[in-house]
Amino acid sequence: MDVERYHPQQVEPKWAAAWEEQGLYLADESDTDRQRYYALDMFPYPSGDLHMGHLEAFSGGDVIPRLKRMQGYNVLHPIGWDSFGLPAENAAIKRGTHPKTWTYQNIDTQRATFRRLGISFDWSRAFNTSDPDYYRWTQWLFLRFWERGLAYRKASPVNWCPNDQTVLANEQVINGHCERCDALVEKRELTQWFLKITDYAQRLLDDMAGLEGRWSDKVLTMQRNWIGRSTGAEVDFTVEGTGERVRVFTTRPDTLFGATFFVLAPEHPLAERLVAGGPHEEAFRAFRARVERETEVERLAAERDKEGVFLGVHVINPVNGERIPVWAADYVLTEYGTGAIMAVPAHDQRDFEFARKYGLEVRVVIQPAEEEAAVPLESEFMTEAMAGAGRLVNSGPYDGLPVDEAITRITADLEARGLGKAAVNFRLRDWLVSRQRYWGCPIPIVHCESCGEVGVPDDQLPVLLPDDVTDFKPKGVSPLATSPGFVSVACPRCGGPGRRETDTMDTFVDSSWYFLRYTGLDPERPFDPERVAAWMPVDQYTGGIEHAILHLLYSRFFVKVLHDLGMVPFTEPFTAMLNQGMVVMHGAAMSKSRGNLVEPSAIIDQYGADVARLTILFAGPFEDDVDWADVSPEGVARWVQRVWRAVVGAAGGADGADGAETPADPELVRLAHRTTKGVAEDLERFRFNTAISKLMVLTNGLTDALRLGRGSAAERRDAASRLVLLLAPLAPFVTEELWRVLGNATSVHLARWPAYDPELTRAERVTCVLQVDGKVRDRLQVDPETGEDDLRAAALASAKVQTALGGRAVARVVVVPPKLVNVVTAK
Ligand code: ANZ
Ligand code: ZN
Repeated sequence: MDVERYHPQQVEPKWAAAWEEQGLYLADESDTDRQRYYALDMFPYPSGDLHMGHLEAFSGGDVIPRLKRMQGYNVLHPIGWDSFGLPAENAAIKRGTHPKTWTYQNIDTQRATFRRLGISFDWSRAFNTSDPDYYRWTQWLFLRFWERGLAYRKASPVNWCPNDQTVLANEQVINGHCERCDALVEKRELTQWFLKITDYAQRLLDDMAGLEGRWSDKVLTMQRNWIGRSTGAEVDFTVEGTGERVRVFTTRPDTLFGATFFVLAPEHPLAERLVAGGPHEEAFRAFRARVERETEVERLAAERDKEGVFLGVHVINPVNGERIPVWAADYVLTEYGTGAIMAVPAHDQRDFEFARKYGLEVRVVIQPAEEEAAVPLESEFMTEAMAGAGRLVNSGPYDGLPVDEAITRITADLEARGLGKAAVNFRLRDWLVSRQRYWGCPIPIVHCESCGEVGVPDDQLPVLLPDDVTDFKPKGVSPLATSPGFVSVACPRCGGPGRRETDTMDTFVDSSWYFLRYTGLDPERPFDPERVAAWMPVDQYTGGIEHAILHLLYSRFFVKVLHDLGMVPFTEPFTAMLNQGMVVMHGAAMSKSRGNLVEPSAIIDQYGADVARLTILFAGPFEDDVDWADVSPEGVARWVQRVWRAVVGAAGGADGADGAETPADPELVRLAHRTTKGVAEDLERFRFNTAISKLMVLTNGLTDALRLGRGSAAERRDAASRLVLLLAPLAPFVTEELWRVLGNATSVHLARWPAYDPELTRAERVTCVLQVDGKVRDRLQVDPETGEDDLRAAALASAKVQTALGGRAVARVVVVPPKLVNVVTAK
């Protein structure tokens, strides 16, 4: 052994192999005594080798299961790959290889890097979502959704990426651009598959109450906004002349008397019918064609000029029988509410801008409370809508009512007349899951001319991806359609000629249930319900904030459906969620094209895995972004060498250099216990960086004791053991080696997490002087943190102070925490 130097490049591969051989990190299915703990990391997409984001996520994600294992839990910490997806096809097109080849090569590379990093995975459960053994069950689950009407097909305007030539879910459109390639997204009318997540909107919202405090507020808020629940009313207007009813959704039924016009989305079927044959038909058609080319984001942008056309007809307002003109306008969307609105320009900003532009009436029906406005609102002088609260005016029988009361009353009165009712509206849309791409899970449906849509029978699953596709270029239809052997098939129901569905599923379907399969690779089922019940829900999930909406919402939805199918006993998959920040370089995202890419493999080559892990975790709070430009693997590497020398020194055993007995060092003992307490608390709260700081302090304390000949051999050895045990979840290799140096025969990672003596962790006491009228009467030993009120009370409770007071009245008490209390008597 090299006493002076630790050699990670020799030690790390040795232990990585030994751990695997011993099955050190396998979850124990037979053990029913120990409490179970499921620690899950978001599984990686195999786009190449692991990147710095992975290093951070998995280093942090590995601390938790290692800590829990040492605390005595039976831990499940699995890994797999989210291995379907577009980049594999794009790489295949570029390099002329098969997507499968590229994908599985990358998986091998990442697996090797994970092993070098020594992440405590249970490798026996690893799988890839592109394995037929996995996607068979994705298809099986899809069929269960389909049978319940939760998977369906409909023609709809979809987000189309002209570059990737595929449909995108709303969640994959970022400010009107494709999430992957940044191309401007277009709208196209296509027949697509959807999963009916909207059926679960309310439950997805309600169940968030149980996640409060265990998921970040930021993620919960993002989900809440994405689901976007609004309450209000649906109100029916009547088309003048035809008597046809047309429904609007409004959050403000109290403003019905202020509706001065009516707006249909240009795509609303009624718009087409109302305008047909009239003088406005041509203008309307030209307008609609223009609008259809715009994205939803453009149409909703607050600052943009709103545009519309009059349709030449009127509708009747149900509250007052007034006739108001009907327009079509771009700011009303077909996909939201009913696709029709009553426009109240005095109280809705979009309507206000539209009314001013086209010279439509603005009528005030809510007056703000007097203390809010100096003069009553008058429409001619308004420069913007008044969206706030107040009391109703110009509203017939409802005049004088406050807004909230008016909403209730007007809604109830409409309902009694059958012209409206209270309604809830969600922003959440159904999840578009079909993709016209090759490298995904085939949708297990056969189209038959006589039977329609027929599900592939369970015993014929998986519907395998055909191997004879050679052209992966996107053309708007799935490349699967080019495989004749794939497409034509006998209808499973009638035996007649059928055509296989050629779309594949969004990869977010694959990742919506993978955490269930980790509980056991069941050959007969997607998962074993008993094992799922034993391990799940996941105790701690770790992953990037970029999945705050998509993956986390979809997984929650899947689990709720599976719960309703009687397959899982819980309704939320992830009890607690931890999101790491991003790793950037000089403030910018790392990327090959920017030339600022640092790769974990290179850091491991140079410094070893422990230093790679410690460096990224020491860089700052786990949830904050890390700027790699600000961190120093060298500094961390030097510390690891100091840890090595200190522990080896303490293990040396003899008291003092000359073998003579060294004096006890209560300060070293206290430091060791204080560190034990502090690191445990930090790790439980994912404060990896401050835990590392505390361990550095302990290293210094131990080094000083050795250098200055302080502390008995036993004290030093105990401090060294604690240092090794506490560091083990963060730096598994050097601690394993040192644990053996300390004379242990079994792995440090199976050792018990150290306890501490609370007495020894207590902070130093300080003396607080108690005076009466400036004369010292008593002294107390107090915690330096003691507050003013406690000190005042303690001083007045002192017998010596009371004696000195001798019954005189106290005028005031001057407290200077924690050192002084002066009781001043009335003169
Ligand atoms: C009349 C009104 C008066 C409205 C008022 C607001 C204020 P949220 O909160 O987002 O749910 N709206 C309804 N459907 C729409 C659509 N398809 N496209 C564009 N706008 C639509 O917004 C609901 C409000 O947005 C509804 O309430 C409606 O305008 C508008 F003082 O009705 B309101
Ligand atoms: Zn048939």
